[in-house]
Amino acid sequence: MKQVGLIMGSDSDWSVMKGAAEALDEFAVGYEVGVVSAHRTPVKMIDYAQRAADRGIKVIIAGAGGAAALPGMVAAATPLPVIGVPVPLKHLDGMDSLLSIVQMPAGVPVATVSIGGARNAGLLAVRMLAATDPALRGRMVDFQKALEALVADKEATLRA
Ligand code: RP5
Repeated sequence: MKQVGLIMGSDSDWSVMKGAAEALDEFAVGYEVGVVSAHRTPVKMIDYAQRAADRGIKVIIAGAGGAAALPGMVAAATPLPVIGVPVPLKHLDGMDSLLSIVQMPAGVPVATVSIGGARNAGLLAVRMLAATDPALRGRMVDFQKALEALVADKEATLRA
């Protein structure tokens, strides 16, 4: 079952956005991947956003770079939670992408992660789904314990 819609403005975003896919894979959460551009394929974008919920998608992760309109425009046309990933391009270090995504008008939220933070977008989608899925929540708790253990291991190597 595909619960997450993972979309990006261009196939060139995949090198960043695959971080979200990898996180979803780690938790065995089903997802679909698509290239949907706010500026190059605006009709496809609106159609995708309007139909996603009825197709069973529960969370949308949208990544884009530069004048990154995709996450906000998708959020405007769907009732689903949208997580925005600012993709860094060659110029401006991704600040253009970040500011294009994060500064949404009241009433149209996008949960924006850090520049290039696709892995956290995937993990946030898992947490959203886990709110109503006890088994998935259990896997997230295990993941958090593993993170904690990793820090302890690394700290021990400092003292060794
Ligand atoms: C944005 O333009 C895309 O999300 C991508 O980050 C950027 C460049 O796209 P390409 O010219 O590489 O296709 O809309």
